[in-house]
Amino acid sequence: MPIPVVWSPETRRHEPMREVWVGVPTEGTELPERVDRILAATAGHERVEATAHDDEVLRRVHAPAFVDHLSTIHAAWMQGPYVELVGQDRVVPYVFPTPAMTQGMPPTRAAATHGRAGQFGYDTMTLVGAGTWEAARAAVDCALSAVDLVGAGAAAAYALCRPPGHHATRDGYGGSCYLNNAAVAAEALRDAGHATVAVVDLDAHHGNGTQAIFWERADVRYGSLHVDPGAGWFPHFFGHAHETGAGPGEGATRNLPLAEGAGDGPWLEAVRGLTAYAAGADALVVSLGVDAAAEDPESPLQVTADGYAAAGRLLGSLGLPAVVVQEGGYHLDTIGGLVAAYLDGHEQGRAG
Ligand code: SP5
Ligand code: ZN
Repeated sequence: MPIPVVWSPETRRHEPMREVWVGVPTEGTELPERVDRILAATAGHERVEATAHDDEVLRRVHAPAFVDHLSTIHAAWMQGPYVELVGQDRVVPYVFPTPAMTQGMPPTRAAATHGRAGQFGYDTMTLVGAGTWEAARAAVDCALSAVDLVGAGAAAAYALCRPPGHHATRDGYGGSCYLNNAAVAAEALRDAGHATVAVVDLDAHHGNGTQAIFWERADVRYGSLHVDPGAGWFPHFFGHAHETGAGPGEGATRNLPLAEGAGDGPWLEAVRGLTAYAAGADALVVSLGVDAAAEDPESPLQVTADGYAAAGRLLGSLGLPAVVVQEGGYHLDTIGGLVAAYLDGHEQGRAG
């Protein structure tokens, strides 16, 4: 049985338009068409439309103040003079109350919307438009509906989440991510009675948001392979091998950074390492970014579709109840095939 695909038409509503990178507006690459390309390539799979879930799990994974901000900030922005003044209909931060500014002082809530814009966002690439909240919230419903399918007896379910989520932290958004779909799935699997959950992150970039959310927890392990931030890659500050968790979560985080240009050989060696790391957990979440592929414009890794299929076989062979969550992957002509390759591999690996 092919792995069911959980999706929502609402996930098309986020239109990033631009990413402001080093001060320059560049074309956004996290496009609504990604959803349709993945749907087309997985046409042989049962398709399940996500159902609405309440905010209970979401507001445990993310700070309620952040969720309130994200759900209201675009409407506030449209009340401001930004469209009239500068023609800007996306929420774009320009000042960030990081420790460089606050220096330990408690900041007072910014009165201006353009001031508040920087409070819960940590980069200038991740803009909030008219449908961003609706799409991000629908992606969370995809993840939660996939957990429901597994709870109802499916061996695995794939959540076609868009926008992606693994860069979103408890308190903020960035890296094209708004709400952390994989973290929500992991938390919901814990609620469903799985004592330990392993999150294995195959996206080309380190999932700093997921790592941060579970940093001090032993019940949700986080393992990631990604292009080495030490070689200059996003998210720059996190994803190094020396980051292993803290407190009760010490040792529960594992990072396997890869050199620029790494292909199937070293990538699959790292997937083997993460498979061993996830063994013994009671459930699995796979953060399936397909931007490690050779064709992808956002990463220098050189993985093939055969590599993704082999990764699926390795992780599927664990035989764990699994929720596969879509993360990045930006080359429209190949992302669907890469996702299908992973899902087919996962199913084969599970069937032995
Ligand atoms: C989920 C995910 O894969 N997020 C990727 C975030 C990394 N983005 C870094 C962007 C660096 C500059 N990109 C320039 C291309 C302009 N579109
Ligand atoms: Zn990525």
